[in-house]
Amino acid sequence: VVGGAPTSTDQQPWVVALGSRSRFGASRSGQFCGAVAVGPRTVVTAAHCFSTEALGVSDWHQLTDLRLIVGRTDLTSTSGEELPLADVWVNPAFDPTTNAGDVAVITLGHSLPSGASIPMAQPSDSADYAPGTQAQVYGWGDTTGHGDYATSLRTAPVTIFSDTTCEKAYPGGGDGTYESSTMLCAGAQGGGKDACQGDSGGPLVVAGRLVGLVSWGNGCALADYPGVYTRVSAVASLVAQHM
Ligand code: 4AZ
Repeated sequence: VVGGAPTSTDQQPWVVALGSRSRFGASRSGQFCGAVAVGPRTVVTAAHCFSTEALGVSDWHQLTDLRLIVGRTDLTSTSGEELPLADVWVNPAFDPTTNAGDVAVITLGHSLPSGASIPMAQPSDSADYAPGTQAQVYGWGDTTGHGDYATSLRTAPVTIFSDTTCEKAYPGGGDGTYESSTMLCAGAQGGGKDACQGDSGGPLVVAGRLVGLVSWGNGCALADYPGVYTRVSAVASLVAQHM
């Protein structure tokens, strides 16, 4: 998260880290993506977190040390728990070229503590994610756009932009294509606040509801390039089918 401030998993217990020590090293618990608890045994993240490009292996099953890290604000500490992944469903409709449908559902073998999940926004909650709404993004990702990963959880306020603004930023071609039916975009006027590499799969939250999953964007916190998120209301029923 660029332009953010420290926060903690005590306050936001549904913010979870996805890590692999064998692949990404032990110093930050092997964290490489964010994720969000949406039910006692269900965690959502981005489909692209399980891609060959992200993992460096052709199949996530090769990483038997994949863990969900819950209750660990500071990734260099041993607080909280590291939970194995009982099952992963990667959206088969995810399109790595456009990033449409960037969602995966992780099932845990054991239940998380009660109260550790956040409800997903539904299509009927559209007022919650209307343009101009202030949202919060959370993650342990890059804090500058230059590879300065956070060790401790951070959050930044971002404004949800209109589909017109998002489409103007990403009309298609080199920088990606914004698709209003399955994505939303958010940022700050003039840039400076955004999700960044390593935040992927993590939450964008409005009024106690999960409205977005960090997905893609051109760079980080640039004035003319907002962050793009998977529109949770558009994939909520798909996720529910895999809970
Ligand atoms: C990434 O590479 C990434 N500024 C995530 C979010 C954004 C850009 C890149 C949005 O995972």
